[in-house]
Order: sequence, then structure tokens, then C-alpha cells
Amino acid sequence: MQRFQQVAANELGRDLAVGDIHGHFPRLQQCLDEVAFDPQVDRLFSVGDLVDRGPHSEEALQWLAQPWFHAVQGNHEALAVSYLCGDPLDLDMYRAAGGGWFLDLPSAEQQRYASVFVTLPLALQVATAEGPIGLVHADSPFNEWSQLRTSLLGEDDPRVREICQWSRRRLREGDTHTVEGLRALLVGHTAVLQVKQLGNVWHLDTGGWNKGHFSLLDMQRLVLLSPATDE
Ligand SMILES: [Mn+2]
Repeated sequence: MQRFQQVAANELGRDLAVGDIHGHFPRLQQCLDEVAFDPQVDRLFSVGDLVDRGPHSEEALQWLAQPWFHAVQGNHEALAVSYLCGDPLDLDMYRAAGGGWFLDLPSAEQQRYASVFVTLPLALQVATAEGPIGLVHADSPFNEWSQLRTSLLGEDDPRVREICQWSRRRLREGDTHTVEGLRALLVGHTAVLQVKQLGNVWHLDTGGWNKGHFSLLDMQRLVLLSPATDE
């Protein structure tokens, strides 16, 4: 598994990005249908947290098997992997965070999910005509994207992993610093009412898995396709 992965530009169709899905794949599919997503040429990029909380977490593997679907590993995928590795986990907290569906699976099934989740990169870099776009679940630990790349391609650093998957600092502090070396960095993890841009960091989790809505970002144009606006 590569903790940092690069994806070439899409010459044929659109590249869309979406925030946390949390087991709500039918809702996401409806959203994709509304923007006429074409799996023959379009691609969908996820900032992770495909599972837990919602009723259809088990669909995650079908989605991850699609050639047009790419995802980084969120903290919820990491929890599943950690559980099977025997890492110390607060199981009541995991269950309260929506992990019950996973904890209650037979162990062979748990293994099937974790064996895919463990292969997901912590960071993705997607080429566009206007420059590279990065994706991590929560935040970049570095203001230079190339530093994150170097770190993730080198020795596994738990502190780097922790910030990539769990940090809420940037939103909490309203930090508008740019992550250099990227056109935009796309993240999720912390739900916001509307897509929020701080510097070149776009927070895409608008609670489509909860009482909010899924937001679909056109990565080439950096324009929201969904929710639809009348403007
Ligand atoms: Mn998360």
C-alpha cells in the first residue's frame, strides 16, 4: 500500500469530489444522478469516512471496487483496521460513533473490509489542467504539500497520520494559510453547513450523511455542482 498516491488528469470527463459519506451511498447516488454523473468518463473522489453512522456501510466495498471511484482513508476506515490489528480502542466510543455494524460482523467479514481499507492512501494528488489538487481526510500537517508527500512515502509517522485523519484545528482556528504546492486541498471530517474555503483548503463535509446535504465539487473548475443553485 502507498500512503501517498498520484492520479493522472481526466482527459475524458469530469472529476467530482465529495465529503464524508458515512454509509449513505443511496443518497450519494441520487446526488450523482442529479448531476448526470457518467461512470464511463467521470470520476468521483472521496475524502474518506465511507462507513459508520449510516445504514448502508456494507456497500463501501462495492464502491471501492469501481474504477471511477477513488478515496483516501478516513479515521473511520482506520478504526476498522486498528480493531483488527488489536490496537487499544475504546469500543463503546467506536460503537457510539457508528461502528456497531462492523463490530457485529463475523470476523471473516471484518477482515474482508479491513483488507481493502488498509490499502487506501492517506493522501491523494489529482492532476488537473490548472494544477494539482490534494485530498486528505482531515488536514495536512505541513504547509508545503511536498513535505507531506515526502513524509508519507517515507517511514510511517503516527503524528502525521493523526493530523491527516483526525485534526479539526484549521476550522477551529479559522486558519486561512495556503497549503503551498497545490491548487486546492480537499478535506472532510468536520461537518459544516455550507462548503467552507479557508485559504486553498476546501471543507466538503456538509452533512449529507446526517441532516445536511452532499456537496459535489467539480475539481477542474473548482465550482460546486451540487446542491444546485439558480445563479
Ligand atoms: Mn472523520
